[in-house]
Amino acid sequence: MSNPLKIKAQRQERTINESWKFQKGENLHASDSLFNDNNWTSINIPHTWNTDAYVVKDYYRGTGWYRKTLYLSEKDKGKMQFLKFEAANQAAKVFLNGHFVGEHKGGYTAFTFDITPFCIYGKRNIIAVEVNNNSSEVPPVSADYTFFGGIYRDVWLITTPKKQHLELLNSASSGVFIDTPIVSQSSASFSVRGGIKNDAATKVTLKLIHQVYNPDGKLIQRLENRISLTAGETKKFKTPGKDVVNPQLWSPESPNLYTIETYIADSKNNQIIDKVANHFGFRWYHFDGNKGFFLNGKPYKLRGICRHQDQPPTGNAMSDEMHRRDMLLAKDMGTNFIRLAHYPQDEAILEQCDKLGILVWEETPIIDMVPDSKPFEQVCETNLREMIRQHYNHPAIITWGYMNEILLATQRKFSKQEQVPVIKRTLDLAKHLEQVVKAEDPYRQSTIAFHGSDSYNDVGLSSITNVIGWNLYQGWYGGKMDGFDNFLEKQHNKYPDHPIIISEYGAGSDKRVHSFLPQSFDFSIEYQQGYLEYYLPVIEKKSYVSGSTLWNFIDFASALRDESMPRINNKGILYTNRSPKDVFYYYKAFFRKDIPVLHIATRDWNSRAGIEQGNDSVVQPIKIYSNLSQVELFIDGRSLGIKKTDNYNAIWQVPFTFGKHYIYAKGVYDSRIVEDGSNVFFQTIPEQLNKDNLKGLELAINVGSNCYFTSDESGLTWICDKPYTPGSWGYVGGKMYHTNDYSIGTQTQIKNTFDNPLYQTLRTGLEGYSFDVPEGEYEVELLFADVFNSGTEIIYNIGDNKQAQTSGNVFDIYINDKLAESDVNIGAQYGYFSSVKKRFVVSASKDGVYVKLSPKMGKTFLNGIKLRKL
Ligand code: L9D
Ligand code: CA
Repeated sequence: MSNPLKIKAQRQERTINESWKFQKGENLHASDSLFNDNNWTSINIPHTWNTDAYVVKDYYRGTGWYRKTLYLSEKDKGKMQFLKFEAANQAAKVFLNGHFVGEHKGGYTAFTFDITPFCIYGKRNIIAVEVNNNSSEVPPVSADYTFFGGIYRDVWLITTPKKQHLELLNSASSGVFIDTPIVSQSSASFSVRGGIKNDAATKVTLKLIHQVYNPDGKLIQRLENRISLTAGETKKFKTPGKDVVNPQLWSPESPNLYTIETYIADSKNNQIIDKVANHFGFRWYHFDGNKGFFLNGKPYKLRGICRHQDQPPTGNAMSDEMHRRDMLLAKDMGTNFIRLAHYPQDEAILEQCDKLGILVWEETPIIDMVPDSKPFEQVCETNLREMIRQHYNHPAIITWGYMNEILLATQRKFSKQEQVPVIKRTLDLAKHLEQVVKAEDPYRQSTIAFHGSDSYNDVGLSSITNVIGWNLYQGWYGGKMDGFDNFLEKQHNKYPDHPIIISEYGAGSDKRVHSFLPQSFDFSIEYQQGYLEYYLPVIEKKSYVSGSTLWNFIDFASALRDESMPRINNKGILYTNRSPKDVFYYYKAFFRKDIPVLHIATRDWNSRAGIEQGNDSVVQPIKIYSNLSQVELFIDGRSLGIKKTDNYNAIWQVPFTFGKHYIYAKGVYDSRIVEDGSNVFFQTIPEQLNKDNLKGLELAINVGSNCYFTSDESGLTWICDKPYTPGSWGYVGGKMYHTNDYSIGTQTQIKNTFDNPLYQTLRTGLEGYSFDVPEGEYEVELLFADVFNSGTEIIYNIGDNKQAQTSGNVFDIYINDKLAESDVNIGAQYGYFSSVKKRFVVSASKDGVYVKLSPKMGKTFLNGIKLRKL
């Protein structure tokens, strides 16, 4: 094509992540260029100061200072210099050579400053950044995740060779926006919008050129304009493209990306002054309240996940390759949709979604409640505009969200009357933000995620937004699982035209906990599996449900949470290190049709234990997840028969003997053999104890629980509790403890142990624990944690907590009628919610071992017990 551009000077973009100095705390002098930071810590960016949040609840929320030396060569004189921060949580002030450069509020969007006026050439420049993560003006005010502080995404130095450049200060966007207003199979319209800035003191005339490339990299259009700018002027442009005939559409199956290179060039000699490249895509879509989601004219079930951005030990300071790895895992699972909950995420994520074909819901973190603060509302609006402008060109994005469960804390904190003004300002803000979304982006949809309460309809929030997200937890935070269907049916009948996405559903699980009587809040792997296996088919069956985003793809950091794994919300289907939980393969089997999926779901439980039933073997179920219609299972080479899969799984009752076993599964896909194999170690526990089988046995019992608990540290399995029967062992009297009718035990962290689920579950009011064992010497260990006083029960998302009101529990411990310890008051003597282990050596007569707890005040309780023959 005519007028070839001459490349000479080019914009330079480079990261400046290395060799920063960091120090926690306020500092009045750190912005001075002469300040001595020799004794500060050397760090690289991405960085967070909050790895403490994986350990303690009250992680550091305050100020942190960063400093860096930047050398600018004499040759750079006359160029323009910009600093771009991809994100700093939650607010940042930037200084250069002692001068205040600018300030940004909001922890998840990028910001760019022009530092040219403060630069010195041929010398060292000092960048100083003050960051804090305790701002009350920055959303969210509260949320179920850790607010890691720091400069946790890349920092860039952008240098433009001349004083004219594509706009760099438009909300840290690329300065170029591509609209695709009308797209069909046969034709697609587009136009390119943006701004050019002339930072020179004289007027100029420039050429503005857009080169459009198709997904094969072929140049298909060249659009050229002449633009004159006065000194200091920013000129906006909008260049219509020529319609593209038979566009290569973007979809999850074929994520075709077009590219537009936007140049400004000297109008006389054609030399390029600045250039920006943007990918974009052609697709069209809509949500239908009755029929769900459609992409490029075809119905699509949105099969998705929600994703948080953290991984121990790096916290939110994740590298680009860690982000990309997460998206590869999501794609591998068959995901076609992701909700970037609860905030804008790394550019690497969006880029990956474009390339892999994963549709996106992105949102701003306005969560739990809208505080009474104008500055807060202003930051909400700014962050929303930033998110949309920064990510505008990504074809993957289909909806912009701006609130999550915004009435939750509102309703919990305030009386009905106090709620009135809060609801009013929430509605006003929602209406305003909705307008902002439409003004910034008339082509995409808007969304708000609600928690499972009709009040969102009643107060009018549901009529503000285009698509409703429901975060539903029936069968987890109370209720029964089928409450999920009922809730949806009711909503759809009442508001048949309102498009619905299930924006969250999920249950927690902990690899150490297993149960054949799973229940909510026991954190067993089995309850989570059953839960997700129930929810997903309901979602798939209801055609009016556009799709869903599981809560959550990963086990993520939530410092305020206790539960079985303190500081972690364990509703993930991947562990924090991204190894999959077995149930990941349920999703993969469900979503993938193009490849065979066969997975023996015992990786989460490959060191098992169980009580012998009659003979010396134990029958336990083994499940496989598969998209094959039938599968054969083997143990140690012996077939256990072929089973048809139902809901992408099949279960065999497998007889285990003591020791190591090889489980093997086989099926056929497309006349090819598909197989999987896994080792299982099995510890058989005799039901009747005698001289021989007691040898080497540690009979460890998770008192007050139906769950098996395997300690990560020792590998010992504490088997589930049972009532005493003659000839065997078990508890005598009492009842299993629970704080409410849908959970067991307590959810509060137990101090001085890693074995929370063992100590959090207990039996109260019991008379004792009995073992029918032969005469001899034994070691008996009693596990206690007093959960009845002074500690506060913190259970997220479930309203008022019941706490037992007692003035202490005091009891005597007798073993075989001998007083072993009197006036035991676990809470008072060792602290409440603290683990206590008492070990006794006892001689058993022919009557075995009987531990008696004799109450003096309050009630008896026991959290665990272990017996070992000496
Ligand atoms: C919510 C649930 C989630 C929480 C989410 C929130 C949970 N309460 O993490 O942030 O949106 O796991 O309890 O719906
Ligand atoms: Ca227990």
